[in-house]
Amino acid sequence: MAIDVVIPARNEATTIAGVVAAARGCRFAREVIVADDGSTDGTGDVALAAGAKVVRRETACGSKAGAMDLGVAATDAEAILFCDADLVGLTATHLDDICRPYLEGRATMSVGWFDYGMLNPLVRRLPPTSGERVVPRWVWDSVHVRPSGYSIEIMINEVIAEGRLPTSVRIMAGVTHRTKRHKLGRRKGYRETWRMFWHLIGLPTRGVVRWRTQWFYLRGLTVEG
Ligand SMILES: Nc1nc2c(ncn2[C@@H]2O[C@H](COP(=O)(O)OP(=O)(O)O)[C@@H](O)[C@H]2O)c(=O)[nH]1
Ligand SMILES: [Mg+2]
Repeated sequence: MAIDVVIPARNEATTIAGVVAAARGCRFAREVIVADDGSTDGTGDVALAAGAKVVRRETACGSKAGAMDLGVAATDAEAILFCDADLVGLTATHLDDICRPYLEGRATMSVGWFDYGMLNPLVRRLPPTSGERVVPRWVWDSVHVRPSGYSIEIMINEVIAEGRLPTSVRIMAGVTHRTKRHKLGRRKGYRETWRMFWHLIGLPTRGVVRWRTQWFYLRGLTVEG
């Protein structure tokens, strides 16, 4: 079973090389594809030098979801391991651990969560918003809502939950990411973080996501590690 890694990346030159190295070291990954649109900091060149296949679009795809689409279009793999480009502390072992429940048939979607320390027991049962996850290709193709920005993960969760399919989650010990504060500065970073938070809270209240999604999701959930 071929798994290719798709890494959406815009202006992530600081961290992309480390993420590509971890992905290339993943024993189950065949090819590592970085989808770069509109970066102005040389992200694509750094990724190429680190050994990734880079797919570029000069004009912006407009969203992370658009970049994910661009990356998936460049592979014929039966399964995709998505991974964000701004991770700090990621190793090949973290990605191996994410792939295993999928390959062993225990999960249709296997997700890695950031390490939130004491909050981990709570975090592991929330709807996963992290970008590190393996899904079969058909799941990605079934995500018909392609909203801009961060809610794409929620839309993937929806496909899994509505299909009553099993998910496995695990904490990626020691892994964090460069937050919006790092990328945008304190003031704009906090504003964007709040905006994201309210956007996520608003999804069920605005009817974009049904409440039952979380119920179905939890019924199919296995927490590992
Ligand atoms: N190519 C591309 N990547 C994007 C775009 N928007 C976000 N990303 C990438 O998607 C990943 C997650 O985005 P990020 O801004 O870190 O969201 P956060 O983790 O919710 O703060 C990162 O690797 C970004 O570089 C985009 O428009 N184009
Ligand atoms: Mg991030």
